[in-house]
Amino acid sequence: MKFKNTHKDNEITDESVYKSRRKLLQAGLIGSAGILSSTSSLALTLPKPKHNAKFVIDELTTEKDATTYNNFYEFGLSKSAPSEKAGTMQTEPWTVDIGGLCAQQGPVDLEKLTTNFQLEERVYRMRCVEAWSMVIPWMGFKLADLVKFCKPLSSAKYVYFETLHDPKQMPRQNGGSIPWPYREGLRMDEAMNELTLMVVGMYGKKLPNQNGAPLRLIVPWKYGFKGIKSIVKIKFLDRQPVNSWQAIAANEYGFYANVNPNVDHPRWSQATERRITGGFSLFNSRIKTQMFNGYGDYVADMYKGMDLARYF
Ligand SMILES: Nc1nc2c(c(=O)[nH]1)N[C@H]1C(S)=C(S)[C@@H](COP(=O)(O)O)O[C@H]1N2
Ligand SMILES: [Mo]
Repeated sequence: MKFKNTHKDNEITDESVYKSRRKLLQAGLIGSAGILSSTSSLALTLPKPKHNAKFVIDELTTEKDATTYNNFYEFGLSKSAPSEKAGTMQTEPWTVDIGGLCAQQGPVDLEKLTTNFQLEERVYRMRCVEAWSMVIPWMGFKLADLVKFCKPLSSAKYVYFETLHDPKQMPRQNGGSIPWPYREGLRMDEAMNELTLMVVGMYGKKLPNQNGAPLRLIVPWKYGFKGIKSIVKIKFLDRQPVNSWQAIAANEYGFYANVNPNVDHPRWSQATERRITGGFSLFNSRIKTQMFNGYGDYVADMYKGMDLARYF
C-alpha cells in the first residue's frame, strides 16, 4: 500500500478533491449522491453538513475498520469490546452540562448545538498513541463556536470535558484502574483552533456508540486519547486540568499529547505508525509519523518557545 504525502491539505485542488471522492466511491463508502446523502434518514435529524474541501485526504480507512477497531475503555480493553458492547448505550435525549468560568451555565440539549452551529464534514488523520492510525471522515461543528456560545470569562484559560459516568450502561466503570469518568482538557487557544471539532457523525451518518456517540471531541494534531467520547460535561477553568491518561501514568502520557515523531513513548517508538486500511494486520503499511500529525501549518505557532519533549 503506497502512502501519499498529504502535507498540503490546505492546498488541495479541485482535482484531488475529485480523486478522493472517486476513491470513496470505489471503496463503496459513499453513494454517487455523495458521502452526506444518508444523513436525512437519521432519527435525531442532523442538519446537512457543509463539505469542507480544505480537509480532504487521498486515502480513507474503511467504515468497518473505524467502527470495529476502537478504544473506549468504559466497555472493555479489547479493540472489539466497544462495537460489541456499546450498542445499548442510551444517547437520546442528550444534554451537555456547561459550567465553570463562563456566563452560560447549566444543561444544553445536544440538538440545540447541532442546529445552532454549522455542521461540517472533514477528513482527518487520527493517530493513536499506541502507534496505529486511521483516516476518517468526521462530521461536526467547531468547538470554537461552542466556546463562544458559553461566553467564557477572561479568567478561563482551559476547557475541561467529562464522559458520561453510568456504570449500569458502561460495565467497566464498575472497576478497573481508571478514575472514572474519563476526563480531558485543552488550553483555550487549542480549543479555539479551527481544526478542533465537536463530532456528531462519521461516514455521513450519526456517530456510532462505539465511536463516542452522540458527541465527542476530535483534535487531529494530538494523540487519539485527547478525543474524549460521549461528552456530558464542559467546564471552563483557570488551571490546567489533569486528563485521565495523565492521571494513570504521568510519565507516559502528558496533557499536551501533540503527535511528535521525535518524542518516543517510554515503552515504544513514535517515529512510525501502522496505517489501518482494510483490516488490522501485521501487514498494514508502516508510515512515517508526521510532526503534529501533518497539521503543523495550523497549530505549530501555539507551541513556539515550548520544549515539546518536556511538555509532551
Ligand atoms: N471516554 C473515552 N474516550 C476515549 C477513550 C476511552 O477509553 N474513553 N479512548 C481514547 C483513545 S485512546 C482513542 S485512540 C480514541 C479512539 O477513538 P475511535 O474508537 O473512534 O477510533 O478515543 C479516545 N476517547
Ligand atoms: Mo488511543
